[in-house]
Amino acid sequence: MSYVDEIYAKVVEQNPGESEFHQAVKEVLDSLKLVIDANEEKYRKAALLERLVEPERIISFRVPWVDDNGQVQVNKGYRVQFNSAIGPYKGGLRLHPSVNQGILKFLGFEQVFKNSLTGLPIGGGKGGSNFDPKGKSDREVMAFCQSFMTELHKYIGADQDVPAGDIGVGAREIGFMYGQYKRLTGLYEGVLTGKGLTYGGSLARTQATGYGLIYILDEMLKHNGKELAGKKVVISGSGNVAIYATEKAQQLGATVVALSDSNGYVYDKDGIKLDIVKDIKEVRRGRIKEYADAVPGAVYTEGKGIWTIPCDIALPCATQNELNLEDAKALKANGCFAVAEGANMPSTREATDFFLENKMLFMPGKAANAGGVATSALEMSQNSQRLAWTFDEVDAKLKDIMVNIYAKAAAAAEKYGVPGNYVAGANIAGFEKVVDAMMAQGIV
Ligand code: NDP
Ligand code: 2IT
Repeated sequence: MSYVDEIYAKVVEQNPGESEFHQAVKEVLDSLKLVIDANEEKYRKAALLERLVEPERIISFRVPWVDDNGQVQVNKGYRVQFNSAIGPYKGGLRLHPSVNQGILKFLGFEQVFKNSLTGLPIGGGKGGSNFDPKGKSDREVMAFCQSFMTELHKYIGADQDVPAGDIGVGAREIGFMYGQYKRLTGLYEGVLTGKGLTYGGSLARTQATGYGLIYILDEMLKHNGKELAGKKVVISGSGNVAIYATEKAQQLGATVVALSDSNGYVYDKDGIKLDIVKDIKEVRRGRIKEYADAVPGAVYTEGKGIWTIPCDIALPCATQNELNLEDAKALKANGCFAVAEGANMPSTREATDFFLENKMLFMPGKAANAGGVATSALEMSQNSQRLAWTFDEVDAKLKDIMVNIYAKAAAAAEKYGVPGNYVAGANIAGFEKVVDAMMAQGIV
């Protein structure tokens, strides 16, 4: 058995029930076969892959808090500190009822390669809780965040581990957590990113993941003789990533015709009016259904099915495994030629293979959504320097980073004989820097 297959079998055996983690590891290892086979003896001796797939540390803890009825609630809290070879652990916190250790391990594993691709000095981590922020009052969210940070603060720090937002964690939650960290430690430091602008946040961090997605999409299209202007785009989700992907796509002349949430999707053939979406989602924390009530001609459909809407470009920006083989086939049949992942692992393995086999342009999440964490790293730089850059400065750096990520993924794919396969390219390019640092640092 090859070293890669052997390690994958061990991962499945030793991490039972963690299907998303198995899926993420398999995708990366399959891509790395060529690189690993060429260096098998050296890597085996150093147990390199065994170390790469095992988190350095997982912290798991109880999060008790009191709800508005005076009832005590208990959630599970986690931080997966996956790999610190190239910098302090860096990655978001997810608050969603589906959160479990396996999902956070998949996200932490992906984060290691994504962060490496940015070219910035950040290791990989992820954390979160099965707390559901939906329907909770601001006071309940604060009580949860304070309790969560009361435990987490022991394990993080500006040069140690720097969490940020992800699903269910935005400016409100980061604010509550930052306040509690400062209160417990007495430190005013860049321990979290995605902070508010009055207390160390970076301009353009809110927009960064969505804008970055469109910058790399645009780059991929240009290098393949296409352009974004005039194209019809379908975007899933209607959270942070989906909203700012819509904004930048519209600025570059595309028409975004659909958005969704976990209840259903809206279709607006004339193009989504983003100010209405922002009011529903960012201000009122409402449901995407309300868009159809507010905009004449827009249609709301309950349930899944957003990928059956005809489009040129599809951008899954909600959650893992939201786009399966059937969806991929429907997209192609309706004329879609490009897919870029704003979410982490939104396409199933079968869907990804279908896109590649059918020569559709496909940019995987760890490259396509890296603009968020890259801008988080820029926030860390500003915090260390005690400076704040302008929106245009940060945005220009973000764009440069995304263009570079495209170039790295394309070059690695070319070098290993799979031109245009940005999945293999991104995995190999992300791997190379991490592995070099791990080999140099000895057995740790
Ligand atoms: P938000 O919480 O702002 O929005 C999430 C969106 O996805 C909502 O519309 C939500 O709908 C929908 N969604 C979440 N879970 C599910 C589910 N199980 N089924 C269907 N729809 C779902 O999160 P973000 O926009 O920040 O994150 C979206 C994706 O992007 C995630 O995969 C995240 O990991 C990834 N990402 C985020 C980055 C960031 O900087 N924020 C950076 C890189 C990647 P509902 O409101 O109904 O739950
Ligand atoms: O998945 C991701 O890259 C994020 N949620 C952003 C992480 C970060 O540290 O900004």
